[in-house]
Amino acid sequence: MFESSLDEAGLTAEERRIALELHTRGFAVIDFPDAEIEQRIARIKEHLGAQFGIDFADDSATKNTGENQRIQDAWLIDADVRAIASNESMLSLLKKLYGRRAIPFQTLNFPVGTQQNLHSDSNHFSSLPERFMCGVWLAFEDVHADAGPLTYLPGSHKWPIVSNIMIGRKAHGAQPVSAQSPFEAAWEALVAASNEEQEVFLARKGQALIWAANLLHGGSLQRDPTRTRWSQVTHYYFEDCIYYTPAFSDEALGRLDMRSITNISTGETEPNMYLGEEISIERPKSRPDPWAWRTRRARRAAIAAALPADFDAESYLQLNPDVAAAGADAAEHYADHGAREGRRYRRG
Ligand SMILES: O=C(O)CCC(=O)C(=O)O
Ligand SMILES: [Fe+2]
Repeated sequence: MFESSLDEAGLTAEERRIALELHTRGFAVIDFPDAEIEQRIARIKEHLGAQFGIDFADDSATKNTGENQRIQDAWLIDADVRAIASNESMLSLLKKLYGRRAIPFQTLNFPVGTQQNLHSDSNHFSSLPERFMCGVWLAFEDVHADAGPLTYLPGSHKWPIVSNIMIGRKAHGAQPVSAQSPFEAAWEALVAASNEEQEVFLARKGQALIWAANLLHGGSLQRDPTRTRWSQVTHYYFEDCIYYTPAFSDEALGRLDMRSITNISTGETEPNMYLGEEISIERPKSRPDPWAWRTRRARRAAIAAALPADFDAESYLQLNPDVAAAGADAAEHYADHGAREGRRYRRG
């Protein structure tokens, strides 16, 4: 029914191209629609760059230190990351493509290639109904072939979404491992059986790639460790769905590991919805939120990124007695409010 609904969707020629490519190949490349993108990229590199312990100034220094080379949800502390994730033109394009309001709910910022194994985001971020999810990957620089470009398998978005029941694994009672690794063997087998050729995205700075929920993608090998590959990924869901993580779910038993998502563009929680009805998250006490540690880690990293190198917590509380009186944590308060409000954090 795609062809007939395409004609009814009232798309411009460019939107039609994007819809067709997403439908047939599982991804579409666009110029990111933001007149200020150059300045935003420069500011984000400056702001987040300090966090990675990488010598960006030295061309011969290794940029791949192997650890902590991503910041999840930097939108919490960086207005430009948030602006990219909330870009109105993107939101309206996605709404046209999916027929539902788009909800940006997670950002990832990378200074280098991820070298992440091929995977489907449907296994990290599933929805009911399925496939109401997409990723938008934005290049912060021209990507060199040796920098570990984004890679993907065209057409794989049409494959079945690999679930626990398909691979003979029960979520309950299983070790809460990564959301991805239980499914990797099945994806490898599907790739081996398919005729599709893996492609890499040699992006120009400011280009973005939209991928459909189930498109297999990952980071290719970084052959040159001295190269950066700055990028931002924003993950989107769409309204009126249940949002859950398949690796920790047994769908057949109605046991869904539901997610509580925050809409980056509004700051509001978006409820899990079943056909217009709000569904509350019920988690067995025996198994608390398996992602809690990740949320905490991301929050710590986000706060660290927001702090100037010479931040001094004690001075901050002395210079801002209202913060001290409220019993707030100095670093958290500065990251969330103080920086924006131009509060002083150092004497002299
Ligand atoms: O940038 C990459 O290498 C892949 C990132 C990715 O898979 C994701 O954010 O979903
Ligand atoms: Fe992904």
